[in-house]
Amino acid sequence: MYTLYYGKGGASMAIHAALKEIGVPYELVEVDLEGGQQRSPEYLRLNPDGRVPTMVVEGKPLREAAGLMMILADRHPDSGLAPQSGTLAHAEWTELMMWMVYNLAVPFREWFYPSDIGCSKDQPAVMDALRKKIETGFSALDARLSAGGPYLLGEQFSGADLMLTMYMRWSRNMPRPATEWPALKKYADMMRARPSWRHVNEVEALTGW
Ligand SMILES: N[C@@H](CCC(=O)N[C@@H](CS)C(=O)NCC(=O)O)C(=O)O
Repeated sequence: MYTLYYGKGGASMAIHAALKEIGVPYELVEVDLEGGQQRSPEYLRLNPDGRVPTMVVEGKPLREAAGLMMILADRHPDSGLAPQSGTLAHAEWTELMMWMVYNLAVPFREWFYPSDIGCSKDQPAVMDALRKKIETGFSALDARLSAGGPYLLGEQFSGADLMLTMYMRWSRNMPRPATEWPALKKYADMMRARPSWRHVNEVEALTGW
């Protein structure tokens, strides 16, 4: 049994959807991010960064969304979250997961929390640079999907698609949302219809995407 500590629409979303894809039993615990529950002493004991997600695996609290996706893929090799371990396709998946961490997850974190890098949202040069980095990431993935979709790995769905769908959702109120790239728009429409994604939206009571 896994326990997922999640915040509505947060970096826990892809992991929530992955648990649903796998079909294992899991417990959900909501962390009230707006109320600051992530900084409570109890939560900091589970996740010293004070962020979501945290997933408790066999009693061990683990963090970092991309890492958790890799852990779930490894523990559930038949789930379809990753190609078979040891294959070239799996190597490509690992590369893609890490590429998205550095090119999307990190600038997104800084876009939403510029204080992490000692800045504020009132610094247009900083915010423009972060936005540009995110948009460059989306452009590269739009080109990748145009060249060979419908999923990031071509014909094969994987947990990387849940990660990208989550990152894309975060851009919905940005100056250029991910859905403004044609291949990403088509991809978003496909992924938003996926039962696991719809389930997460329902359970987390999300609106707007
Ligand atoms: N690198 C972490 C980042 C997680 C993260 O930034 N989570 C946000 C929600 S999307 C959070 O917990 N924010 C609350 C805070 O930082 O106070 C991951 O990918 O898991």
